[in-house]
Amino acid sequence: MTGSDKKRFYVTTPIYYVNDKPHIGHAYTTLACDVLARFKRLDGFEVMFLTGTDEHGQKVEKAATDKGVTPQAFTDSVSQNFRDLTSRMNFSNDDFIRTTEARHRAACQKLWSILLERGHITLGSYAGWYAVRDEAFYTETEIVDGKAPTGAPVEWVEEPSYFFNLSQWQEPLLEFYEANPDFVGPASRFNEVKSFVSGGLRDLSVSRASFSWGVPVPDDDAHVMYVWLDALTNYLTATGWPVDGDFGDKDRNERFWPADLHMVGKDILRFHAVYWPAFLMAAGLPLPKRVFAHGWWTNEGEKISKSLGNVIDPNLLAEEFGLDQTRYFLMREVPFGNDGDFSRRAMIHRMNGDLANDLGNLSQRVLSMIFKNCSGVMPALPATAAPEDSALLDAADAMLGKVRAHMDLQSFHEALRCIWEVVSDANKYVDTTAPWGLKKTDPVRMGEVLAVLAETIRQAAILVQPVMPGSASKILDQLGVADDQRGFDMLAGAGRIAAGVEISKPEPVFPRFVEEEGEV
Ligand code: ME8
Repeated sequence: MTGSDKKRFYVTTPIYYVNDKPHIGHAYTTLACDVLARFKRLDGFEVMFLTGTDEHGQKVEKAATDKGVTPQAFTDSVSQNFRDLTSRMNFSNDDFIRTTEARHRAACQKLWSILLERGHITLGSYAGWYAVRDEAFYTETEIVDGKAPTGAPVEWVEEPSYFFNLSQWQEPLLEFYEANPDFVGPASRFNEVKSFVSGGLRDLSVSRASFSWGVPVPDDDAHVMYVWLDALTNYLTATGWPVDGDFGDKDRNERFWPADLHMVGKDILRFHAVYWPAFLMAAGLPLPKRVFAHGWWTNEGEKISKSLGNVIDPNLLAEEFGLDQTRYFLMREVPFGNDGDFSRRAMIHRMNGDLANDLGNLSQRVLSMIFKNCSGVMPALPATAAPEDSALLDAADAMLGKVRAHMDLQSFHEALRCIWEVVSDANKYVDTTAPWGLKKTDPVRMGEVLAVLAETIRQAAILVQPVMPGSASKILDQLGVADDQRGFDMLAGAGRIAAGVEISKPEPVFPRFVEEEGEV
């Protein structure tokens, strides 16, 4: 496929508040998007993968004041931490947006003007509860023991405010949900969204007048935009919207809007599945195709929080266990969508089991046998496959279809499970065919068996590239697979391991983790 008929995929992470350092939760969401972006690129899509930082609002302003620096200086430094994380975690984002950029201010002001012109924003006054930590308004009935339902402290706010007529969008939203049954995943979360909307919507305060760290409301300098209206707009800004503005990019916007997937944590689903589609409908703009809300990580059973001092730094995890091992663990350990608990024991278990023993050992054993017993030259697949060869090759060929179906539902754990089923089949095949014993008795058959195994490893390694790009590429290098032969168009029988290629002495790709005495 070329040019305009190319398949496209636009995936976004939430933009993170710059009030604090990035932690495992932020890395998790961006990793999930990175895996999807890499997967789609390998599957022939033109991809746009966006992440960035949410830099306005009272919470960030307060964090800057607490540090005694200006909000701009503060956001410059914290935003850089998030940008650094993207390179350390090997994230392949195509853009990194900051809401303090001029292109974003222009997009927010344009969206505001459209909503105003269409009569969806009007000036009034707000009196009610506000939680700075959540950057959210709460009604009296939502307050539990003097706190927001999330546990965040609230303060009473009374100020002039512009309102968006969210109450008018209840029916259109419900109709939209009905017509788009895959709009929110997982399904249980979609039900929560629907029941929230069915319960009735109140108009939403969309400006603040008691501080100034935000995008100014056009023609009314007394107000800055509510940080969530500002933040959500980032997804449009990055596509080059408004296309006729100073930062416009008509071609990019047409190629990538509407977004295919907004990936978020469950804490911010309401903003993405209710407010955002309502703003877009009101502005007459196309709606994103899907929002997926993943679960929440805890640390050894405890909520992760700065006050408990148990925040997990993803950089330290990658340093201790290895980057790809960390990426694999996060995508494999917890069914995506569910809450998950980080424990060293579970991390080491996955690292030593799935990686060192299963895939690592398979590839090291097979490559070493080819290196030693076949003079380092890749043997040929059997001209006529034995039943056990066909069984393994068929399982390898069937992986792409299964993995793709799971990826399209953001079931990363299932996608990986399908690959590891075949890895396990391959390990059993090694045991039953016992190629080491064939060296003397039937060297031709030995070569065939090793080629069947190398082909299975080739397909598995191509498919794990999105999750473990560095390690997969080492395995593919060792198998002698050329760089331009690593796309998914080389899977499912469309490509085969090339016989006659020379391989070099294999090195183990997945080391075992040995815990220091008494640590676990
Ligand atoms: O909400 N487990 O930013 P934020 C899993 N700026 N994911 C976690 C997590 C945890 N313990 N902690 C954080 C905001 N996350 C807004 C978003 S978007 C237009 C604006 C992840 O810095 C998860 O994705 O508070 C969650 O939704 C996000 O970080 C919240 O990041």
